[in-house]
Amino acid sequence: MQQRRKAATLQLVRALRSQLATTAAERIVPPAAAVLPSGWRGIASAAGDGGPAGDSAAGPRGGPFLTWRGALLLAGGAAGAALGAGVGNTVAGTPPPAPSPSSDSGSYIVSGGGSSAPAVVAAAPWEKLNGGGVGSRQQQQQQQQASALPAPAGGAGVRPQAAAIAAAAGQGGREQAQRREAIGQKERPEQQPAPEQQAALEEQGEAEAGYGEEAIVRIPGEGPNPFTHPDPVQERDAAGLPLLPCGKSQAPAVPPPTGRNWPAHLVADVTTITADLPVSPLHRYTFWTFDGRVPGPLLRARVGDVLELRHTNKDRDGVGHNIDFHAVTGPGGGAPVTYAEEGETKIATFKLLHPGLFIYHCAAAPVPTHISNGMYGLVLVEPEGGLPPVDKEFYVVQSEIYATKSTETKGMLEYSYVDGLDEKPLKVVFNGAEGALQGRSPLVADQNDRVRIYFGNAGPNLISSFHVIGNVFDKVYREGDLVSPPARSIQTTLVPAGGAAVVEFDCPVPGNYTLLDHSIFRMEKGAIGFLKVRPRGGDRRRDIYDSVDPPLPCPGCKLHP
Ligand SMILES: [Cu+2]
Repeated sequence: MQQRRKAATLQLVRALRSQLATTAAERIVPPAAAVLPSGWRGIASAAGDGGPAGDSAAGPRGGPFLTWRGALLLAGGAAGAALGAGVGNTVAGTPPPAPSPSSDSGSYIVSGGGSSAPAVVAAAPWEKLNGGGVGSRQQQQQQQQASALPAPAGGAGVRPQAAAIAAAAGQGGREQAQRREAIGQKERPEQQPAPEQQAALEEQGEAEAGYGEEAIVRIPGEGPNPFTHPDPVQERDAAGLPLLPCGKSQAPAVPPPTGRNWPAHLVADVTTITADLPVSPLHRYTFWTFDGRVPGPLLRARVGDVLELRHTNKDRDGVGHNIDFHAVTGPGGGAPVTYAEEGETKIATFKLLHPGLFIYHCAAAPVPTHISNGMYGLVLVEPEGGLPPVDKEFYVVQSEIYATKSTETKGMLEYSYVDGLDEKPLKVVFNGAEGALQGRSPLVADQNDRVRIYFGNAGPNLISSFHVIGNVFDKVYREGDLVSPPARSIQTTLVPAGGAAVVEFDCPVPGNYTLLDHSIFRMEKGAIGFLKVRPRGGDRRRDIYDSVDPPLPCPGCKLHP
């Protein structure tokens, strides 16, 4: 049924695209992109490849034609407005000039390198692209105006900065798009839709065929594709599902993608144990933990998998614990069937019906105390087809510490139930401690990496306003929703207590970036961490970020060290 719907949609889309291509070809002069400066052609190319975000969802690739989507982007402000460029005469190898006050800001006019006739590349509003038409009286006037303008010769009428931005932004976007496309081509399994099909479906808003079809398969080796064919000699459970260890990691690491499009029976051992751990540079705290760390491990599975949870309680104080998985369908999220007293092991199995990023936490009474003491983590349930490939993935959980200084042991903090009731935390932290993502242990990425953060909020009380200073979330899978199309270009995203979000962004400019809860006083309580983007290739991208004087941190600054 689903296949038939996809096929019908494809047929409709192809017809529409064919019509669009014809219409666009009449209005967009074919060689136009070929005579654009390389940077601008890059923008067009990136747009055809799914936009500057570098989605590998694609339109036509590699051809000399400027796609209508690329044309729109080129003219529609993402390039023009951001780059401070407007209408004018452009020759190959040079960026477009600054806006002409007398001209229509909706069009870019590009003169053919060796041709005397300028070509209208695109008009900003859709109506112009669709109906304004090349050869209209207005555009003929524009062409004449453009022809009359002096050649920009590296800067006549062009702000050098804007010119550099235009060139480099396009090239950078193209490089990233090509890199991701290369990865996608290398790793895309045979049964996945072709890029053209994928693009067509996504353009039609065919959500079910959109996100998730771009599979990640990173399992190397020869023989049958493990993505599509489980090992025939693999040990199986009673239902015939292959038995595999569940992907598991300690923060801020993330397990590798499952690399499967078939369900498996995953086994995860989790041990509850008490541990005295640093909670700030000055204090330690007696945490109740899963596997000895705060947060507990990130478990990675795939929708349709069966998760076999083996919970062993080794709490030295004899406190009973369990696990409530928000990913689990059934009473208590599994808490009643995973409850273990000291020395016990409880085993339960859960079929993961829903993809997404989910919190788990101990739900033994009193629940707020168990969560406050560090008993939480995340489960990532990949959608069918996996997640789009990125360069770096990180695991971060925010939480609050309700505590007072110990009167008995110097340097220790003691839990305060009253402060929890009053919702007055002493600390608000990432990954269990103030400073966990600072000093010698920041998150580390490399220039031009695409970064994905699996961000959870264990609470137990506060809502997080998660933000990264110096970047914009290109994609936000709000509240851990991996089914719906992600939100785009988000500055700050709300993450409720007991919730999660997945954010993605690119890192073209090297330097230090700050993760924080933008309820900004909480930075003084520890809700701050750093992402260090190491330079790569020597280009510091001054076209994007530049200054006359060298950067100086403000005195006492905690945000921009
Ligand atoms: Cu517990």
